[in-house]
Formats: sequence, structure tokens, C-alpha cells
Amino acid sequence: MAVIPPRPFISCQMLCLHAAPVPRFRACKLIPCLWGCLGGGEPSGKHGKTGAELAVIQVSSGQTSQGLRAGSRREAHGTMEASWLVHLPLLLFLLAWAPMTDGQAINAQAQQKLCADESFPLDCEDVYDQGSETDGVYLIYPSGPNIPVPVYCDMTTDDGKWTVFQKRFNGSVSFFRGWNDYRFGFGRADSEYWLGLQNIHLLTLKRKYELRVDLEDFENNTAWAQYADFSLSPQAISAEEDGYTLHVGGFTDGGAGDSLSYHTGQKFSTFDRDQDLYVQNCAALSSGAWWFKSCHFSNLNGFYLGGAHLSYANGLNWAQWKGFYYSLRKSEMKIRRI
Ligand SMILES: [Ca+2]
Repeated sequence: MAVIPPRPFISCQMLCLHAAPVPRFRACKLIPCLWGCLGGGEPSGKHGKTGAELAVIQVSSGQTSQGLRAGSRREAHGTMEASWLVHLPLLLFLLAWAPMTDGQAINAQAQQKLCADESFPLDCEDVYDQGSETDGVYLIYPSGPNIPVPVYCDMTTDDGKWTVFQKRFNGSVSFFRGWNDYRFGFGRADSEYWLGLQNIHLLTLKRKYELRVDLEDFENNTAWAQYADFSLSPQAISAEEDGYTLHVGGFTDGGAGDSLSYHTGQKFSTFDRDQDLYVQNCAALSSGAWWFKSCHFSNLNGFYLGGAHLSYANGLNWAQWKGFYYSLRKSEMKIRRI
């Protein structure tokens, strides 16, 4: 009887457990199981060999080749079948035993865990938990693993982990835009930008969030407002049809006053999609895009007018802090899990 070398089976089990990181796609590739490692054949079918068949050929190769040299194909086939039956218990034992005792198997399990840990952060809290604790641009995956979205993470303000969805500080990006831009986002995460209503909605659909609004004027004064609850159309079957309705509550005053609770329950409006309660188009009147009612106490997507302005309520306004005639220098809207 042929002596069965255990090595091929141990290494094959290894391959079956292996999960390799693929950095280019920020994904983990699972290497196919027995079929790939036991000979690369098809899993089954009339042209492919099964893993078990290939295993038998591998272990009993000495016998098989002797049989082929000595006689007919029928004889060789008979030898293979005999090997299969004789060695089956030992094969099963080796397959079960190898990953428990081989050092590489433990390593493969560690790699699998690494892959799971590195995969697809939902928001900046996941990014933080994966070890990135500095402010900056990172990729998050609110829509799932196939769609990375660049986002700015505030990792310092009030213990960090904030996912910033609106950021303005110099007026370099126009925020007077239509519905599709506000739905899908615009600008750059390393500059001024809007993350997109759909992304914000998806985040608040999957987790519960609080909202923080950080503001700064041209005299270097800062103020903030915080809301313990924040979501966009969390109950809607179609968030877009629901208008990405704002749900906000639990105000805490950081000196800015509450200019957002007035807007809770309102749909988002742009100049080309009027969903406000006013007889005219609030977005057009206010040069912005917001959860307008009739019309607003805050307009952080309004024109970047650079401080005091004569026109009424169409700047980057937060009325409870600086009124309707002062356009702020900076605004950031950011969410964090609660
Ligand atoms: Ca209207």
C-alpha cells in the first residue's frame, strides 16, 4: 500500500481558509475552496474532476502511474478507485486535523479577521475605530462596499468621530445648485463640499445620529449648536419622494442659538424643486437649498456674501446668532453616532 504524504492536504486546507486583502479595491478576496486547491478543476460536471477525485489522484500518483505503465486505462482507473476506498478515512482525518494544528492555519484565521476589520467603514466612527484619529479626508461606504465616498472626518471637536456632510470656509465652491447636485453631493471633501442627501439619509437609516453645527464669523468668533437626534426620512420607502425630510430634536446651545428646530418636518427644497410651505420659491428667494418652511431661520447653503450684507436672508445665515443680514465665514454640519 502506498504511503500517503500529508503535506498536500494540509496546504490545501490552508488555501480554503485563506482570505487575502486586496488594497487596490479596499476589499478582501476569498480564495475558492477545495476545487481550487486540490487541482484547479471545476467543482463538478462531466468535464471537471471533483475535489475528492483529484485528491485521490494526488495521493496515489505512484500507484496510478505504475498502473498506466503496466496495463490498460481500465486497470489504472481500478487502482484509483481502490485507493479512494482504502484511504478515505485517513483523508477525512487529515482534512479535519490540518487546520487545527498547522501554524499557517492560525495565521490564515488572523488574516481573515484583519480583512473583516479593514473593510468598508460606514462613517468616521468606524474610521476612528480602525486607528485613524486625525482630522482629514477618508473613504466611507454608506451605500455598501462597491461605492466609496470621500468624506471629511472631524476627529478632534468634542472627542471627534464626526462625519462632516457640509463644509464651507472660503466661498470657493458655489452652493446655489439644483436638486440632483444636492441629492448626490458636490465639491471636494478636502475643500468645500456637500456630501449628498442620499448619503446622509443612508447613514441615518442605518444608525442613530446626533448633529453638530459649527459656525464662525469674520471676527473669529465661534459658536455651535447641537441636536441629540438627527435623521433624514428614516421611515420613508423612497427618501427622495419623501423629500429627505428633516427630523431634528434635542437642542443644546453652544452660543449659536437654535435656528434649525423650526425646520423639522420639512422637505428639502432647491430652486428647481420647490417643496416648501411658502407661496413663492424659498430656495430662489434665499439663494440657497434647505429644509425651507416659509422660509427659514437658517440658510447655511446660501450665498457666500462675506459678512454683513444689505440683501435680506440670502447669505450663509444662522439667524439666531447673527441675524438675516450677516453671512458667516465658516459653517460645518456634522453627525456622530449616539
Ligand atoms: Ca413654495
